[in-house]
Amino acid sequence: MELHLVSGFLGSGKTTSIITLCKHLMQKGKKVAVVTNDQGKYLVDTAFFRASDIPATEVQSGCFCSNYQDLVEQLDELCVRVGPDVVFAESIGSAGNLVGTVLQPLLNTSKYTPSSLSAIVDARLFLRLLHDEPLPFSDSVSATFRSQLNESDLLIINKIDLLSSDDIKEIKFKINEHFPDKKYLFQSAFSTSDIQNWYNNIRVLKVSEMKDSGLNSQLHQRALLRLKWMERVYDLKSKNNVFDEIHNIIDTMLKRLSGTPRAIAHIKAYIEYNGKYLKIGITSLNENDWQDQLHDLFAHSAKVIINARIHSDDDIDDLFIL
Ligand SMILES: Nc1nc2c(ncn2[C@@H]2O[C@H](COP(=O)(O)OP(=O)(O)OP(=O)(O)O)[C@@H](O)[C@H]2O)c(=O)[nH]1
Ligand SMILES: [Mg+2]
Repeated sequence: MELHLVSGFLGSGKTTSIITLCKHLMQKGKKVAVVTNDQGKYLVDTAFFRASDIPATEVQSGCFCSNYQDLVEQLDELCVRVGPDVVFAESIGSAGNLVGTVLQPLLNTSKYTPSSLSAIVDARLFLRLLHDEPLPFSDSVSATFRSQLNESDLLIINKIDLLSSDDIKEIKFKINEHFPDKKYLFQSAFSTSDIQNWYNNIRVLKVSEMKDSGLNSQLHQRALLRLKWMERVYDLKSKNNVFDEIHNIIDTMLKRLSGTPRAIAHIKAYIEYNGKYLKIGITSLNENDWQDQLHDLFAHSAKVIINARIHSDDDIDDLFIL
């Protein structure tokens, strides 16, 4: 069984990339499965994988790093239930030091030998990093963002559909200065040919357990304290259009955030309605795409899961209207 670890900051495109790749592999007759990982109990990513007919188990309530045994148990469970050819383990977007806490123990002590560790990065944030421009996060969170790139074997510069060709040239020009000898690929997570290229690379990669994330653990603890988590599950019913209510819930959150020192790391929602489903994501750099996704949808009832990761010094309970 191939096991591929996929890290990368909140909202960088891990789930989207894995879904595109799983669909491609399933079409080729491969059995695939996923282990998701997030902070709470009602995980948007797990719901989205399962709705996409991809077998998924989850490590809840914190990083793989602090739940290593649970990760191994979830892999055991997938082996028995699915017997997969390929498994992707998507780490929480705030993970730090995956090499020391997950990759090395897997290599040294477990029957599951990881084949690769890819870090996925939003190309627009990556360009800012290469230009030494500030990221829209505090220093501790920015250090976590950077450390994930340091410790990966392969850097996936994602969302290039949102960059100009000059920006891509600029990244190629600057990358060696900041990440000497790092293997990297450009991709859009929606492009099957880009994603096939990622898979062709991770299949032949040899993992190295020596990469140092360079992350100071106190700094990482500070980042975790700052990245507040909130989850909600709604069973919504309406005589009119339930999407008006969903729009109102998200819009209210964003209005309550705007003008405050808080910043969005990733707000994601899974919505199931009329036998269909969709997932929306709101990151620090694109706050408005979600409205387009909800446009023209109609249903009288929907199940909605919302996971929010917000950069904030205080609690974020007040963001939700219900
Ligand atoms: N334009 C564009 N958008 C993308 C791409 N990949 C992902 N997205 C969008 O970015 C948002 C976040 O994507 P996810 O795949 O949920 O990100 P993630 O890394 O799994 O997020 P977490 O699990 O919360 O850390 C979603 O709105 C996606 O549709 C891409 O290649 N291009
Ligand atoms: Mg995800």
